Amino acid sequence: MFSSDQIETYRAQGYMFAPKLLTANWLRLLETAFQKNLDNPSPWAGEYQRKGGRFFTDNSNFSVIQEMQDVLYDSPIVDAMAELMEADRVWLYYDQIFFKEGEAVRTGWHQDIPYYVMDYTDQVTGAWISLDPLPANMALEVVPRSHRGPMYNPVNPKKPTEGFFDVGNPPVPDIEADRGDWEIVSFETDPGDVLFIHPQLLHGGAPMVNGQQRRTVTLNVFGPEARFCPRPEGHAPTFPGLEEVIEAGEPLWHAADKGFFHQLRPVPEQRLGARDRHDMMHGRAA
Ligand SMILES: O=C(O)CCC(=O)C(=O)O
Repeated sequence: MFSSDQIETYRAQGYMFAPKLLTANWLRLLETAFQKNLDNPSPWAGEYQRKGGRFFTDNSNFSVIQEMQDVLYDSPIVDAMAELMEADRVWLYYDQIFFKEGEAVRTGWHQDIPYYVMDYTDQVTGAWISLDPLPANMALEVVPRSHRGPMYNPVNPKKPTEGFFDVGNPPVPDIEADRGDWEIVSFETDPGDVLFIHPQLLHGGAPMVNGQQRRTVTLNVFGPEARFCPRPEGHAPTFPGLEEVIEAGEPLWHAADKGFFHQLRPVPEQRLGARDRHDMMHGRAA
């Protein structure tokens, strides 16, 4: 799917914009998955803003949404991520949706990796998919090459100017206050276009204006080299009980046959199939 030059550029820059990767049939399934999630939020959902605009997010609903499973098992999206990670096997870390409407606020600048129970690796990546057309100034913004720079402490997703928990690193720089000092990249996005990012890349979601809606799905996966690194209370998503089945430093996929992390590639002979939310409340695996 990608040339070795494209993969090298992704590795060096920390992101890749892939226009028209998803065809209309996959987008229709993702739209259905998005709507089902919006209509049936999980206990991990968050309403970050209700006044002036709306900013809603939820995560880890793969297990209960058939259409999300169909896209992850059968569309080219996970094959593309496998290539970028140069991984022969791929597991789901989590799926997430972002719904922004009207004058929705910015998603603060952050890196994902300090929230992840994972050591730094190139065998982890995320796909950012907008189901609505967006001008570049309302899409995801990234700082090229920042995935090779320092890891910062996580920010509070609800109050991005505040720190969240301490992983022993500096706070995220105030990029908004000094935008001119930073190289910031974003893309005019049409449905079907995908932005892949390394989760240590500094990124943030631009604010929105009245009359605009943004339905975004993100898919986050890892390969065999990703290793377990416990994080302090407050990280998200959480995987309760994970530390009882694997040790720090052990490959995360070792937990895959113990109820965590669904395998996506090779596609398992026994596909998951949509479960009842009810059954997923305890010992959740995504
Ligand atoms: O879409 C957004 O506003 C933010 C996405 C994001 O931060 C992420 O996927 O980690």
